[in-house]
Order: sequence, then C-alpha cells, then structure tokens
Amino acid sequence: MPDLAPGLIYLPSILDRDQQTHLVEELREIVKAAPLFTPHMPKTGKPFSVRMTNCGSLGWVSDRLGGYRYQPQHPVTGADWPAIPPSLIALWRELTNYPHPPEACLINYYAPGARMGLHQDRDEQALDAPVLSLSLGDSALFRYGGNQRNDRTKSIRLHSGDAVVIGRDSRLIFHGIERLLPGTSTLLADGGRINLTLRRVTLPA
Ligand code: MD3
Ligand code: FE
Repeated sequence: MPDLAPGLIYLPSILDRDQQTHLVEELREIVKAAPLFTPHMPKTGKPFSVRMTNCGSLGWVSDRLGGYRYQPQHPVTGADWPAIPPSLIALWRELTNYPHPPEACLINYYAPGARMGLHQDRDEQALDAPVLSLSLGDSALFRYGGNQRNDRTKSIRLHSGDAVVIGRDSRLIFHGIERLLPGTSTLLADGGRINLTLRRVTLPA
C-alpha cells in the first residue's frame, strides 16, 4: 500500500472482524483493571474530550501541574498498568522492524463528538522507534501535516481494523483527529472509536 508520507505507512484492514471483536474483549478486561480517565492540558487544566487508559510497563498521562509524561501507575487508582496483550506484542513485531518490545499501549476512547487537536508526540526518549496505531469502531478523519505546525495538512479516513505505522521521517509530524464519522461501524454497540498506540518510550539499554 502507498505510504502517506515518508515514514507514514497506512495498512488498511490489518485486523479482520473476529480479531477486532477479540481485541475489544481484551480491552474491556483492561479497562476493568485500569478505568478510563480524563487527561487535562498542562498549565490551563482544560480537559481532553478523549478519555484514556494504558497497558504496558509505562502509560501516558497528563494533568495541569505535572504535564505530559509516562509513568508506571494509573493516575487515579495508583495501580500498575495491566500487561499489553501478547497478540498486540506479536503485531508490533510483525508490523514494525523495531528490535525491542513496546513499553506503552495508550488506549484512546472517543465518545461520539470527541476529537484530538493537532499535536506532536515527543514525550518518548526512543524517537528512533516507530509508533503503531490501531483503530477500532467508528471511522475518523485523521489529519496530518509536517514537522512545523503551519505546514500544509492532508486528511484521510481511518476505519475499524486499520493500522498506521509512524516511523522515523514522520515521527515528529503534527497530527490529530478532526472528527468521528458516526454510525460507520457496528463493532462498539454504543458507537464511538478506540485508538491504540503501541510505543517504545525508553532507550533500550
Ligand atoms: C503521527 N492518536 O494518541 S493515531 C495519539 O487516532 C494520537 O487517537 C490519534 O495522535 C488517534 O497521540 C492518531 C495515528 C498516529 C499516532 C501516533 C503518531 C499518528 C502519529 C505519532 C507521530 C506522528
Ligand atoms: Fe499523537
């Protein structure tokens, strides 16, 4: 399939319907142990419309005073994050050429109407490692540009079961989710969208 940009590889329909259903079941167990929380913007304290949780040895969190960061524990319960399901570790190994396992799997839940403004992902030390994104549920308009906020942007629809691998040349591009396309999937009974991003955070020893 065509690269969207250097280092930005779109892999449509990487998961079949049964794999998606199974993944959602695994995510429901993870969310029981690590409930969705509402992150807040650094300094302003403005809440995100996307709710999040994580699995893995590290999870991404954000709050007004502490800012964006990775930490080993859930910000509300204080418990360690649940493990990343083995099927996702295997998918990381198959779709990325990265020689070390992911440490974080950020789980974004978009209720109908939620969005994510243009941003860069730069809280990881391992910027040599790709990010692997998996979409589940309603389709979404994904917008991406260049390394400068003002660079020209393009948008594509991401559908349930699609993957995107974001590597080196695209690792610091601005990107976001403009909006969901309601009623485009029957995977989640109440609608909405889940995005998983698998990430290497620390530099391998
Ligand atoms: C491009 N998630 O969690 S996934 C995020 O659909 C995030 O929830 C969006 O942006 C979502 O940070 C987009 C595609 C994606 C993920 C990570 C990237 C694109 C990226 C990191 C760098 C550049
Ligand atoms: Fe991002």
